[in-house]
Amino acid sequence: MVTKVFLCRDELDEPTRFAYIRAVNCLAAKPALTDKNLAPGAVNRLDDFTYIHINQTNIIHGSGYLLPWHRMFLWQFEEAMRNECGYKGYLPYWDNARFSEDPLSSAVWSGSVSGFGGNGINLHLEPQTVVFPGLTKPFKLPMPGGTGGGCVTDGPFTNFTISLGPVVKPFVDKNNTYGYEPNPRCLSRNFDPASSKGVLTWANATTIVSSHSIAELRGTIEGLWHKNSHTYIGGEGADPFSTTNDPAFYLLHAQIDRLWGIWQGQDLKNREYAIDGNRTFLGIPLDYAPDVPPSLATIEDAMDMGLGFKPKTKEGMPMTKGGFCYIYE
Ligand SMILES: [Cu+2]
Repeated sequence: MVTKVFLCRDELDEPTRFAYIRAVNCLAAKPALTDKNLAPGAVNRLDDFTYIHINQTNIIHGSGYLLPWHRMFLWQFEEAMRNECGYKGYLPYWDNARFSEDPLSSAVWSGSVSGFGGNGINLHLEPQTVVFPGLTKPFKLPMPGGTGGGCVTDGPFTNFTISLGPVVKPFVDKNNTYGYEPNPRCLSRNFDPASSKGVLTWANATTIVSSHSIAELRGTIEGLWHKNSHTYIGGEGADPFSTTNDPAFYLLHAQIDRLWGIWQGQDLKNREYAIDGNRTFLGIPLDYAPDVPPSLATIEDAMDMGLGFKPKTKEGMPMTKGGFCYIYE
């Protein structure tokens, strides 16, 4: 089997960058496969990914499944790009550490036909606090005011229409709790430099990959990196549920997957299948899935990847077994 090498997005050649964007737009033009009764707002193949991400958010974040679920999810996304849209490359990662002090110097946010476009229009938003639906104990998440908040106005996603979400709001929206209803709107971003500067740095990346245990790694990766890389992008990308509406999501998560991979590779024997964490977000019981006990996750637990695919957690852990065969540059 050929080993795939996942490259840094800023190192891709121009034709590959363009091919990536074209494949994303191709998935956006293909009809959703998700049952309309589950998500009436799911329009296209990208929405299939957003639907299951929303549906699983309270299970796959702040839990033992964070890393394996997202590894499997990235792989499925890459497979869809390659098998359904003729993309020949692999999923690149955004090396945010290289740009922590000046994220806009990364070509990722270029407004050219091969970039992801930049910030949303500045709506001068105030910081706010939003709540997660579905938890039996309220969890409040502060959102910075940011430097944008409105529609992205340059690059290939300028006229991009998203439909599912948003989900987190200052209150639980009883009419559309999980954002499954159709809600066509533009792609918004709200860059928050304070979430990147001095935060998404080499030093913190080094702290993460130097973690001594999976428990420590989970804490550093979530606390130093995962949340802040989402909050940096802001807007749609900062909604923990419908964040996948921003195509940049996949670049951010490939970097998180890479950090995990680097950590695993230092002691594969003990780290490849190491797991830590509960079965729900911070171990809080869910109000809609009493059958998911908020006890400790195991590698034998099934993960719900959507469209009927329910692999065991351990299938999403090695980088070089069971269909996976990749390394990061
Ligand atoms: Cu996620």
